[in-house]
Amino acid sequence: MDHDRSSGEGVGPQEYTLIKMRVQELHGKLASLAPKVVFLIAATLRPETMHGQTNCWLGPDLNYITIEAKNGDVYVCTKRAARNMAYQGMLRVENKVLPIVEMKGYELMGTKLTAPLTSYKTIYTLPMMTVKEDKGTGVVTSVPSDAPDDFAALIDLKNKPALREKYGITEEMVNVEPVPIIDVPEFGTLISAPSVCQMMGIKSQNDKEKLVEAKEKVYLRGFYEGTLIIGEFKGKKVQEIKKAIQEKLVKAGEAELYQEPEKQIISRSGDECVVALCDQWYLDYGESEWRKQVEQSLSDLDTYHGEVRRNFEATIDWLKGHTCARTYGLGTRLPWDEKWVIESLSDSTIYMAYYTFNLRASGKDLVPNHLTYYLYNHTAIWPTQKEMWPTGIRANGHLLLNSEKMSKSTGIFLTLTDALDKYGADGMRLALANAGDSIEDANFETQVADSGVLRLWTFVELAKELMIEKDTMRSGPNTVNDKMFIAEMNLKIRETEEHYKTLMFKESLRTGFFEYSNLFHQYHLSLTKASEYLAEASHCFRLRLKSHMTSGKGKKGETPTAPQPPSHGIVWVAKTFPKWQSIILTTMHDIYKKNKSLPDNKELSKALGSAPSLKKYMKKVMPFVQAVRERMDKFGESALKDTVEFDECSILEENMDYLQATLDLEGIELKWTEECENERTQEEVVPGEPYLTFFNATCLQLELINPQPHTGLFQAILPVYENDNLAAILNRLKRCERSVKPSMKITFHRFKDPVLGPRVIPTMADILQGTEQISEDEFFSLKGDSIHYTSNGSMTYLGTKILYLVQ
Ligand code: A2H
Repeated sequence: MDHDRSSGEGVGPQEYTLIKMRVQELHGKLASLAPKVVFLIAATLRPETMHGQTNCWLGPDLNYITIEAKNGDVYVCTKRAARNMAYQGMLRVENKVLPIVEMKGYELMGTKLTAPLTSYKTIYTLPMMTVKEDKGTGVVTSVPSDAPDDFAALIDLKNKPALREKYGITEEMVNVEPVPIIDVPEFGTLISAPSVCQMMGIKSQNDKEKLVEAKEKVYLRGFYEGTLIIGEFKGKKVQEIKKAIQEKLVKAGEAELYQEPEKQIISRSGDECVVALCDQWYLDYGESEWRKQVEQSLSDLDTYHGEVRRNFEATIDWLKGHTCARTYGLGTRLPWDEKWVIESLSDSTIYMAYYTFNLRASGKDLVPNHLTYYLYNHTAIWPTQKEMWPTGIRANGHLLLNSEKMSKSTGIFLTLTDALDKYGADGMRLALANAGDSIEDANFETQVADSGVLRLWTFVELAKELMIEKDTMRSGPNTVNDKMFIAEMNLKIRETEEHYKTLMFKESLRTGFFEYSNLFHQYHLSLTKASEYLAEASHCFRLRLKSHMTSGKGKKGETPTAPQPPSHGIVWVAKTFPKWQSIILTTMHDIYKKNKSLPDNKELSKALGSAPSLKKYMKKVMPFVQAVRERMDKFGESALKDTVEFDECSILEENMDYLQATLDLEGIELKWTEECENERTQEEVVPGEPYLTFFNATCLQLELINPQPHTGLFQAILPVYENDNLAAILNRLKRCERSVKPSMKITFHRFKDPVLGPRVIPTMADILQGTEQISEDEFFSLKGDSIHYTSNGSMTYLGTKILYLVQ
């Protein structure tokens, strides 16, 4: 039963035909067996080739035993094969191996044998180095015409007298030739194995790699395309008569059928398993109608993983009648034969029909057995009620602990309770989710659980801090950064939801926790950088303004003139550093990264002097290096980067009101340095350090009158600039008319008749008589010495006065 195995789950039985080769004379160790009839029994997969036997192979260093067969004859084979036979009713004593004589292969060399079907009256036992102790009986029949291994081993013995001598083999014993027995169209009149070996230059059994290739060529063709050209079945296709020849040999007492595990199977008790012939109850899996239903059930089922579906399909393909009962262990008693209990993989397969949400999560090793039985049994119990059939199977790999297989015997294991005590439920869940989603083995890493606990703790602390600071945080419209952060968070939330739906927990953890928190940290960092940038830029701008305002003073011999305060400014932003500066920065950064600090200017000058593209700028190089050094004192390593990590323009734009107010300017334009005609500005303004220039724009005066009684507001005369809108006018009004408070709602009104309108004497009953409200999307323009406004695309004369009302 699969679940009683510690290795070799899913391994099935392999059937061989055992060819009985009678020992003609009993010598040496075999002498004591007389008068018994003794056979060497060779295990073959190709009984149809027995006409071509030329000799028999034994492994010279393998251990062989003799054992009494059911009919009293004696068989020579390995002990392992005898054990399998003992459980298949082939030996006189059942379920036990009682060797009569034991010997090494070399002690049996040169034994004369009589083998069935071959034209050689006597064949000899000869040594072959590649005979395995753990396959078949350790006795191999040699058919050099159709088996490259046999041909190669035979020519070795023919060509190497020393080898023959070592094992007491005479020339006469190897004086045999391959017998043509099967016709393969592709090889024409040639015999397959010898001709392929010759073609490929195989000279000995040691040419292992070439032999593998030769075997592939010979076996497939021989079996699928070959026709027998000898014996009773002459002219028949090999495929068709294989079974018939086997049956004939068995019937004649010249062969027996024998089975052994395809590969080694070790039981949980540590024993090597055998194939045993027992009475059994079978479940008729594979029966065509039943199988159709199972295929239907599989196609309706969500397997979450293509590979799991493919594993199911493969299993359904090969699964036939399965033994389902045993006489010991836990299980339900078989109702009609109570000495049997149903073994665990076949039992307990339908209770999942009662799952409230029907997902079966299970180990991937159960796909080829239990989970396939599960599909079969559901469709058998509820053939017409599809709603009772399984809806989802999620198979997972085995859980490794720090990349090693968990096992109590090696001490590499962690119990649930221990894990909970150590990492808490959350730390453990985090490490489990991180262990892996696919059906590959998952890996629980204690280090991830450890650091997970810390991560979660920091996360909670951060959340608490943010909650405390919540009320002091900025509010108002979202910046570009805010919008990006929100969009990215939403994306991660959607991705995470998808991963949860498909039970991909590692992916959920990635998008929902790691990447999500990274987004937050990045957002935080850009926020910090941006506010530092803004503070530094406005500081520089104020200094610029101050020096602009004092620039007219103090010139020798001239009377100081107080310069007029500028109305407007242009902020110049550099997209990139000029090429030569960028080269210097990259070189300095590389040096810095290597040494973790900057060497003195002498060294730097040496390093930079060698760059050919800097030759033209030699005079400017060191002053720039010095300036970078100074910026490094302020900004650290980021002063060495030749780009900035945030969008300068959007930060400046978002804070335009603040900049205008702090510099007392009517307007600020943002421009790239590339557009600047001044070469110095182009050269000296660098990314991250914008530069401000001033100018006085042309303006006309507009009179703003407040006609409301008792407001304490009268009239103000304000400049109007090209392209001003109401917001600009309002700002200006607030600055010069202190009684207009920021909280007040202000509306502006123009005279429908701009010439006569202001001259009509206002009445208290209708202070807005003859006016209309100016809307927010209108803007003003200057035409000669008069102010116009543009509304719906058409420009109209505004006049020199407008009204404003406060609420
Ligand atoms: B066959 P599989 Cl003509 N060690 O028989 C090495 N090889 C062994 C063995 C052992 N202990 N026991 C059996 N074998 C060989 C004939 C034959 C075979 C022909 C063509 C192909 C062929 C003549 N030799 O096998 O690993 C036996 O050689 C091709 C597969 O169980 C046996 O059948 O598949 C075959 O290997 C069984 O190999």
